[in-house]
Amino acid sequence: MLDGCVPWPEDLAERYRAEGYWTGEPLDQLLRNGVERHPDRVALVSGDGRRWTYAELDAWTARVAAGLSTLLSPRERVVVQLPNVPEFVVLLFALLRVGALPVLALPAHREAEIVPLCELSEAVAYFITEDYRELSRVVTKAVPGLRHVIAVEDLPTADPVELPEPDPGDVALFLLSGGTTGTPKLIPRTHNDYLYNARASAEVSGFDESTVYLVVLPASHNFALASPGLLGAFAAGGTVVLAPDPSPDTAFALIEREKVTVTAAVPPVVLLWMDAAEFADEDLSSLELLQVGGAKLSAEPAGRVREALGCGLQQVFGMAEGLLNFTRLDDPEELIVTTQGRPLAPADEVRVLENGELLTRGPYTLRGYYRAEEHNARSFTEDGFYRSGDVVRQLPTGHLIVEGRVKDQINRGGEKIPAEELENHLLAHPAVHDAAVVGMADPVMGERTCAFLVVRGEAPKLREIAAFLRERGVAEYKLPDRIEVLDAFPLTKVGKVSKTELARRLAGEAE
Ligand code: OOB
Repeated sequence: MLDGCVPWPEDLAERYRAEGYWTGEPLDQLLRNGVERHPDRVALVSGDGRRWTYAELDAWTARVAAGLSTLLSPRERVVVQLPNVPEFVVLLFALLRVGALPVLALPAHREAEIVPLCELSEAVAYFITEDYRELSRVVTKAVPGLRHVIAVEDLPTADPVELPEPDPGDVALFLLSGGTTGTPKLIPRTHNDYLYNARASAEVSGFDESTVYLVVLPASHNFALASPGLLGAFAAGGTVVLAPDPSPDTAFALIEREKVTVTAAVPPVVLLWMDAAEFADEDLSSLELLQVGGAKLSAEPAGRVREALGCGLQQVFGMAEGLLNFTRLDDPEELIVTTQGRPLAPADEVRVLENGELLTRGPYTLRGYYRAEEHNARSFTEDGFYRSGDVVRQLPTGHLIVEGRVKDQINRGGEKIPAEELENHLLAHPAVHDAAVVGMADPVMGERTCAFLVVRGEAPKLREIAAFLRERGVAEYKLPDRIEVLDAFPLTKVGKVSKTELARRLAGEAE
């Protein structure tokens, strides 16, 4: 495996191969299979209605791979920050063929996220759309190692060339961790593990050749990418439709136009869709299944999905680090509505500690973050279990109910905010003496962000804090929804800021 990554120990690797989890194929194989089996079926549809068959997508990918192969070498890292455009799909497959390793940033990220990512990965290229030109100028100024900034409106192409096959045991791409610390964490996903991730997810979600999957979440997020997401849809021989945004207007129009059968969304989007469907004129009858995850969907709205949208529900409790839990399509309604599913693979090992903390290890769960030795020592047990930071209860059926978390992170409608990272940004404000960021319950978002501050002199207004953070290049979704100024923070017995007490104050106020 690439330097800076932690490989699986040989005995487990042997088991995962012997039991068929790791097939020894490159991730790109799922596109190649599609081309062989059904070249003329539609593989990809853009929001504006352009479409590509499997053969056309493959041919386009081959030309881009050839074009990129003169600029990039195998194992070099590149940061990819793209909205849901067809070029994202082509670029991803092309990079896999070249062997360059994409680091998948989110479209919402800004300078404060992209610069550290480039530095940590020593990225040599940054792929954007023209809309991101200005951001890219700031990034290139800060990161001298970036050799290329490439807008996908003019991806380099050339006549197809033979390219060496990657080692399937090695890294295929890097996903971003939701994070809990002040610096980003990169998750290496191998060809073997991610191919299993996509194929097995597709199977458990009932994907087949008639599947029309609508990508509404950012395509670079693990849920929309491979759980089962667009890669799962390709693996099953289905069609992928790209939505530029998750609004009901956009999504419903695409569901009707393309006769979408399945899509995946975070809870706030599901709530919005259920409200909008009441008054919508679009025909949503093609929709068979709505997958919901990223944050907990409560039982009450979960129980209304079938009636409101006329489709089945599948809860997905996943993480970019690996482990995926799905309710099964034939589970009793009660389990589908009240649980977040059970592990995907028979080889997924789940350990629930006394406090409910979920630990896991398995054929598609990382063994260590990239270049993060110190952090890895804390995030994994001696025997390689990943400490998810989630607090769960496991039913005798194996289904998990997510009850909370022990990690210092805010889950704002599925978007993850590492508390320490935001606190560090707040501490840079001249009027902020101390900062503690806590989630507050919210009926739509699940949680919103409250920043408790101890200040010097006059307390800054929320508006000023937001402007200050934007100026620093912090992504919009990380900005606090509220600030509360205190004279001093409540402390734990060992003298640390008691976030439990801060959260209790917010909860008390809500009652
Ligand atoms: C998905 O991945 P990430 O990496 O953005 O976030 C993972 C974390 C989990 O550790 C958990 O805290 C939370 O998001 N989470 C859920 C959940 N799904 C994710 N919490 C409660 N209920 C759920 N259904 O969010 C992700 C990756 C692949 C598939 C689905 C979600």
